[in-house]
Amino acid sequence: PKLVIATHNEGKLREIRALVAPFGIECVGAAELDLPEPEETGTSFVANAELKARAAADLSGLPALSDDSGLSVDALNGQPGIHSARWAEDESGRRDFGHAMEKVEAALRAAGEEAGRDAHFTCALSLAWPDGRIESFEGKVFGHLVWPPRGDNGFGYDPVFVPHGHELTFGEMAPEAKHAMSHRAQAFEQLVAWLRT
Ligand code: ITT
Repeated sequence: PKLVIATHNEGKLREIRALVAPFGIECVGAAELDLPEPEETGTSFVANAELKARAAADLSGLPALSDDSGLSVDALNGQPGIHSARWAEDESGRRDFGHAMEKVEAALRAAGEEAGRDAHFTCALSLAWPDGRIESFEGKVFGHLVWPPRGDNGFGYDPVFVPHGHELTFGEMAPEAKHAMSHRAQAFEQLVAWLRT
């Protein structure tokens, strides 16, 4: 069986491939199939994950697994949240997460020291079938933000996020360590539990 990983984000694709690998399912990325990126018009992680999985399953005729995720900062009322990718875009639409992390830092500084640095990542995974079925799962990991950014592993906001009970940022951790606790891994665990029932 073939599964479309309905993402154009290479960091996500790498992590999802690693999560799926033990199950021996053949995977193909959305970019490899030249699938378009649907416009993310949803107002929640799950809504956006569902529209991406639905579009990929319909266009490919294959089951599709999508991921909508982001960083939510408590002191910023949950921003950037579902707009996490957009916060990294410059005027020309190019993504620069160094810039995005600076924006978060500046917003937090404006909020004041007492606002705190608590944050969490959310990941919604949706699995859609060409026959119209769809199931979604959500995972979260809580922690706090640090500056300056540390580590080159992972992607996106990983260099500024330290999960609760740890010292290293996701950017400093080995991929296996991130997979042991990440929002994505937790959502995937729920998906696997559901598939088993
Ligand atoms: P697709 O829609 O093609 O999957 P995208 O990058 O546009 O890719 P999102 O709209 O879900 O995906 O944006 C989520 C952003 O949140 C992503 O670009 C990262 O910057 C950030 N993010 C999500 N998971 C992350 C993780 O595990 N570590 C660091 N940053 C993460």
